[in-house]
Amino acid sequence: MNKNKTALITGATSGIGRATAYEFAKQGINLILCGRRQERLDSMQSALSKQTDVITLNFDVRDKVAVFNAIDSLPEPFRHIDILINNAGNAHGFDPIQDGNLDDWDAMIDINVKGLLYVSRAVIPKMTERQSGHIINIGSSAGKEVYPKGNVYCASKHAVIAITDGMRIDLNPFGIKVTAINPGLVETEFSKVRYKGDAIADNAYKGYQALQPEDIAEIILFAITRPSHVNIADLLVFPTAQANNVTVKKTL
Ligand code: NDP
Ligand code: 8X3
Repeated sequence: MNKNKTALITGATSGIGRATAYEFAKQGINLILCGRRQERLDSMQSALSKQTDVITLNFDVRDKVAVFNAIDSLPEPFRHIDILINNAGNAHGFDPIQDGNLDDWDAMIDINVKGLLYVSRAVIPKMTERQSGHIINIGSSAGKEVYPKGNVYCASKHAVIAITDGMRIDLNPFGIKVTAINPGLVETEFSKVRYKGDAIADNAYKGYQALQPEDIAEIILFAITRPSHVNIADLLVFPTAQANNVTVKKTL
């Protein structure tokens, strides 16, 4: 069903994006793996090329020229992108608004919001031309509910959900599916990035069973394998131990 389809995954070098690449490779989906860490892209390419066709693109989603150049540089077999996974993103910092670090704010708005827009703008015209495609934006439970010290990260993910809704409306005439998948706590490098290597990151996933990146990858696969008349518009997924952004039952 998915053989001969091509997916572009941003943030493929780690966590949810990486797990999605492995899941898609099992299905024979051709892969365009994006990220900034070339060594990781190379090692994934050599591992996954045994299962499917893989190409890598190294760019920073904040750099709009680099985004357009990279996507324009794709060779013919990869130019027809069926599935776009807008996943690249992170939280940077965990401060009350009055102490917020301006560089952290820039990073979150530039990567999570503007980067997602640049990549989408580069990919969507070919989807509208063909009147087909599926865009999956990785939002967050932080896009549904603001929590203490979450301020700008939560704002960036609220924006991702608003952009997803806007895409679904504007792309409706073209038959393009648009989906937001909004996870709660997933055990990835996310906390290392957010807390900048601080010891607090080591405890982020302790005392309860957090979601694993593979759990989200399986949900993404489910979303892209629905029949053509079915679109999962917006999905919120927590670990069982988590009830909302501030309620986590720790038992382990
Ligand atoms: P990771 O830190 O494990 O992965 C983040 C990925 O984003 C990396 O592959 C990284 O690649 C890429 N990335 C970051 N900045 C840039 C940039 N400027 N340009 C290009 N790529 C970039 O985190 P997750 O897998 O957890 O995060 C993936 C998505 O899931 C994010 O959008 C995050 O907000 C969201 N999310 C995460 C949750 C969690 O609890 N972990 C929960 C809800 C949502 P590289 O450094 O190689 O460029
Ligand atoms: C990541 C989940 O709770 O750290 O989006 O915001 S949380």
